[in-house]
Amino acid sequence: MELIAKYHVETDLPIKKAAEAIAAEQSTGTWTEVQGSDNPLAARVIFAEGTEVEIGFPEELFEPGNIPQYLSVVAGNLFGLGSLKKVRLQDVIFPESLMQVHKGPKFGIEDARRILDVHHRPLVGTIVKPKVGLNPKGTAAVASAAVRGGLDLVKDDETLTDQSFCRLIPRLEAVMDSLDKVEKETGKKAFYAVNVTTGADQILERAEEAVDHGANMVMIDVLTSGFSALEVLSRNINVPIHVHRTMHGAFTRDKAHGISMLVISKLVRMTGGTNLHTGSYMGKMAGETEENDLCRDALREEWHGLKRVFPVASGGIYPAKVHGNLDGYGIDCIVQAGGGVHGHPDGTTAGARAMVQAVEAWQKKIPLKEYAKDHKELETALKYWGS
Ligand code: RUB
Ligand code: CA
Repeated sequence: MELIAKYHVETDLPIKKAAEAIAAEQSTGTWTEVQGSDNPLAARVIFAEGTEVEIGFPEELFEPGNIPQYLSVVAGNLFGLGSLKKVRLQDVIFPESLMQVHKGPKFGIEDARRILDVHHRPLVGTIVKPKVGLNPKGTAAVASAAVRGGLDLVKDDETLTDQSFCRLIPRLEAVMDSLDKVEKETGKKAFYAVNVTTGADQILERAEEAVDHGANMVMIDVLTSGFSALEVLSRNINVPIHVHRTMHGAFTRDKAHGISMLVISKLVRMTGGTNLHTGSYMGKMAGETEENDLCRDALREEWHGLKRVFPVASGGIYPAKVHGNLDGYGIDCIVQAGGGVHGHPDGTTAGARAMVQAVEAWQKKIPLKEYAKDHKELETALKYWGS
């Protein structure tokens, strides 16, 4: 069995030659002939035409379970090959032997829904804003205001970890206390994804400490921490994991060079995320609808028996952008807004209600403007940010 990697390649070389250069560099070869050219670990060119290249790597080339090593093979030195002008890793098809050692999410879509007791509708989340600067009490006030408005998930922003202005454990305790109060009063349950991102030497300990102090979800910046950090969390802690993709634009933005979001989505599902940011169909981070579709399907369709992962639409979302995203992602997604909740003229709770109302309208197939006629928070949001 082989691992198959698909690349987009731009080069002045004949495409077959370029493909052979990739296969050689990433398996047994170097720039000149060396001993043992009949090496059984040599990769082979499966397809090379136009700008499309497919390489088959023998499965023995890979150390099962070692994600960093897989990446050094399929997404390593080739990006610097002088003979290629551009190269983008578009997709990876992993052999069953490698898939068997990755257990995927401990908590998938169905588990998260069961914990919240929310079924048959998209989840609605928020990022606490301002992204940094609030103290634990201030963070808790924003979080509880959002859940009072009906939100299912509140998360830290990607740059907030355990800085001196807002220590992680006091913040977590303040937020969980405030959410408990809301639950007692209203019955509404919500996740708080506390950002446990840190170095490899500390991340598990930090996540375990968070869970010991009542965390019901943790968040990781997967591309700065590494997929193996996510995997260590998913194997060892007993709460769902929200996965932020900060830094992805460095790989994904250039459609001719880098690594696709599809590959990142597959790696996150293998290594155990519950929720993954996959981009908005109409947000602030540039429209990438085709790649959104691929990521959505990679996270949710049957794949080696792994649990299903929520795609998260986020970045520049406000009520008028909800329907476009839900048309793309469907029910099994999280639609998430930071500024689009807390920037509402009547405050966070009203902003949360407006987002929830936008989702309700989508489910009832009622145009937003019509639904806004008897939903005043939504009406205000549409007036303020546009419809
Ligand atoms: C969004 C936000 C997230 C972005 C990242 O805030 O803080 O970090 O969603 O983008 P706001 P992506 O709702 O105020 O724009 O989800 O595309 O990775
Ligand atoms: Ca952010």
